[in-house]
Amino acid sequence: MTTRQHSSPIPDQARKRIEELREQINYHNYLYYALDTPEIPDAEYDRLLRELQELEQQYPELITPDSPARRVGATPLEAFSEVRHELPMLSLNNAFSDQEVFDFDRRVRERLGVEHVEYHAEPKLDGLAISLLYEQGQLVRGATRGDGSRGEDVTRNVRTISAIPLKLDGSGFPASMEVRGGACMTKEGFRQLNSAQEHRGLKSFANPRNAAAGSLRQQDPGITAQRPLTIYCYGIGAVKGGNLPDRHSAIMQKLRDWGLRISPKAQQVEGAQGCLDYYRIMAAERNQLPYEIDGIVYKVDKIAWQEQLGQLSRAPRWALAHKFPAQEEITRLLDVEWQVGRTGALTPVARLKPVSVGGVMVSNATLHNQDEIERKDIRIGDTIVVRRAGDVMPEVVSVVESRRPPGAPRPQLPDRCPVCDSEVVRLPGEKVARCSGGLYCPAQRREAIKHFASRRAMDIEGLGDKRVEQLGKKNLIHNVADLYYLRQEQLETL
Ligand code: D41
Repeated sequence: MTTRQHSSPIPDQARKRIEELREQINYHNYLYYALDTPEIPDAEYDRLLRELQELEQQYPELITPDSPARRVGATPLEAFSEVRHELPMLSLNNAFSDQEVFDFDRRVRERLGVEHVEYHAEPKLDGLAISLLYEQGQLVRGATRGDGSRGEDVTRNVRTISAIPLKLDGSGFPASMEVRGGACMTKEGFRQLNSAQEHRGLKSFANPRNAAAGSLRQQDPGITAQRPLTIYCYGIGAVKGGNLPDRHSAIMQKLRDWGLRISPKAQQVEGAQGCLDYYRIMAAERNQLPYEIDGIVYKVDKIAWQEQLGQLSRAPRWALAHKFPAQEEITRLLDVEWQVGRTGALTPVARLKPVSVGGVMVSNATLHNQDEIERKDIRIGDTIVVRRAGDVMPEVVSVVESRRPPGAPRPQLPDRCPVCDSEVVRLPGEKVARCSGGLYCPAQRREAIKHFASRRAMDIEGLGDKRVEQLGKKNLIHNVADLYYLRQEQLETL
């Protein structure tokens, strides 16, 4: 983006858009940092911020000191006392493509004047960055990262996390050492917390990271203590009265010896290609890991080289966050249709304005059941957050309530089956409503045949879901028995 000539006038449109963006970003910052309840996915937030940054670059006359584009990170909550980080907690430069990783490695090698660089590759945990200060091996302070310079004193809360040792094991640790890491929650812990929250009529959290942040920033440490928090340490800050090894990987091993948790998946790799190989392996494992990760962090392993490379505007030149494709995006809910399953269960399926989620176009997503629609308060016409993780059907996660059009109607569970017009019934105590048509209902019949042919039942080779649909559409089968009357000529015409 080029900087505009000073002489030309600023269009009203740009002025207005900048104002709009600042207002929106401030609103989302408040939801994210102060309330831990974001409404929009990170990918959408990043787009808003980038648009504002580009406009400000184009019209520097419109830059204000309080613009959210100038100020990234959390303003500390009044509720906690402020901690000034002795060494700032830096942020990470992001990469989204292999090329950016090759470029990063080339810049590192050129600056150092070396041929090969070893990196420490670590899963990038989706958590809340914190700082732990150990003096004579005793935990004396815990702080949030805040804006990198100033965070919140959350010592009393941090002390309730069982994965954080109050006292270091063994010996040989520096007299004073600040350890940095990410507080997070396992996916399982997050699910359990959310269902307990709902049970008690309390707010549920959007994702494990916000749940971790919300749990750590409690006024009552008793509440933090009940939350399934854990930590993974990824670095050190100020160190006094002692020496640490000369490689990041060796420092991490030391931290482990002293009883601090470090990621068991972290690994030393060779050059850009080593980074990318590791990235592929972790991307494939991502959904099986017990906690959420949103990318990989590569760090120059030799500390002397880290120091030589230094930093540029609050981010080290020796580290890079290689992000995974986003799993959440926003789009519009156009309509809700009800699909009839094998047992007659009606499942609400969201028809969406097509949106690319991590490189795959998504136009349908499950809404699970009627109760979920009500719990999430989803209306037709809403802007919603859709999530696609792995090979399972995408799901509607939440609603962006601030973007609800006036009069948006609630999806209605039909009284009659959309396929066979039989009565729909929901028995007391059941989560799902069902078509009462039984095998009279063509949809139930079709699903029954699919099930009959499937691996879990008769395992009929060559008769998958698609083929059953084709045979049904051509009126060649109406029930399971018809399968055995099919003739070769009929199959050849498919
Ligand atoms: O797992 C992480 N989220 C993670 C975060 C990590 N593995 N390493 C990190 N390293 C750094 C530097 C290189 C700046 C010490 C980080 C972060 N920073 C970080 N987390 C939040 C802001 C910065």
